[in-house]
Amino acid sequence: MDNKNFRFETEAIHSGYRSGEHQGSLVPPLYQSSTFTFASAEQGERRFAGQEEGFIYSRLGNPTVKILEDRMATLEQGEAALAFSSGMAAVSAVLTALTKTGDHILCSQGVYGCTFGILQLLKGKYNIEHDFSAMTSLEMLEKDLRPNTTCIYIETPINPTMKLVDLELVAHAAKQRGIPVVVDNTFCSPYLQTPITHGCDIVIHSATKYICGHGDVIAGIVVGPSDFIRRVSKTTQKDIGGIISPFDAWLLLRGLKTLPVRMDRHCENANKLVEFLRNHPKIEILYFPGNSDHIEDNEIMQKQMKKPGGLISFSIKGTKQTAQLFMNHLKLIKIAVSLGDAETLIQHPATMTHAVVPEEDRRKMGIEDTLLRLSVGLEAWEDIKEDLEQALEKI
Ligand code: LCS
Repeated sequence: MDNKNFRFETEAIHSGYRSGEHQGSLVPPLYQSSTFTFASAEQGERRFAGQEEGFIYSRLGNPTVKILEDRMATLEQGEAALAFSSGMAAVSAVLTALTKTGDHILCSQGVYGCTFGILQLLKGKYNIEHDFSAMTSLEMLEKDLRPNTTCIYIETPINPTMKLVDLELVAHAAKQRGIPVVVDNTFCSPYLQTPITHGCDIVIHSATKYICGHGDVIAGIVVGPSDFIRRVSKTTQKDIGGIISPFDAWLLLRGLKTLPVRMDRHCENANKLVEFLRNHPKIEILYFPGNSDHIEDNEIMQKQMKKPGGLISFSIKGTKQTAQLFMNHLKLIKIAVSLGDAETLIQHPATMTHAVVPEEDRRKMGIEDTLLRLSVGLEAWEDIKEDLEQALEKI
């Protein structure tokens, strides 16, 4: 059974875990231990020297965390994975591993606000530069890549504008120059998109979102080639120290079991709500990968995503105040950042997730003051629709 590759739904429940190695426990045990005892001083020496496999100290590895890492590597179809204390710990560990002073990072046309923050920090403190690119053609990529570019960093769909980046196109341009492509796959989860199968190298998740699915953990994941993962584990993870707690890893293993079922429902609800929102007279523009108004994105979606996902962004006709008024009238839908939870959440990117991005940069990314982002939950879609409907009537 161990060597057979099962389908995604099965791997999400079983991969990385063998109950026979854990007293037959059906559910992976929680190794809530900071350190591991050695049978002898010599064994401790061998483990530190890397001459013997085994756990040492939970910042360097933990059995519960390892099950999560192995499962995520399988689901993303990568060689190996590492779990972190947050999505941002994962992002910063990867970016600092791939760059040094004088290097350049080429980014998708938008990134999550705090990712923008770490890019600014790297630039100000270490002279690691970055640019944003629409990455819509090989010619554009050729023009925007520099001789000192050591990393391409993509979100697709982009938070919160939902624009898509063609992964195969970017991977093709990067391969010619040997530049690693990093994809933040938070908005899709591996159920909807596996960037490594499209030629990209490294995948990042804010596991806080769909991977967890229950709004009770902050965590991050990195998946990539074994040699890269080993390097990060021995440097920017071990020494900076943003590791996940065993309990949070245990909760993520529980959440992963239902990932396919949850994603199907998120997507089904979102599709129905898009139909309602698309023609609403108080909505200016709707941003959703399956929205046929965006023909190019639609093609990319068909190529690399199983379904359009559970996030919808839209701008309200009027001003920032109109958008805020609309939010305040919602009753079932909660005003909160984060996404991928059972509860439907709405947030105002310009003043919340992307408030740290200066106004000019925000506009370049396409984040207007009237833009709202809806993370469609698992409730009955009719109840979500009725809540949106009554709040739209009031503005
Ligand atoms: N990458 C993406 C695409 C994100 O959306 C987030 C957080 C992160 C990385 C960072 O992950 P964290 O450290 O929070 O686990 N995005 C959030 C959002 O859109 N609303 O609240 C947080």
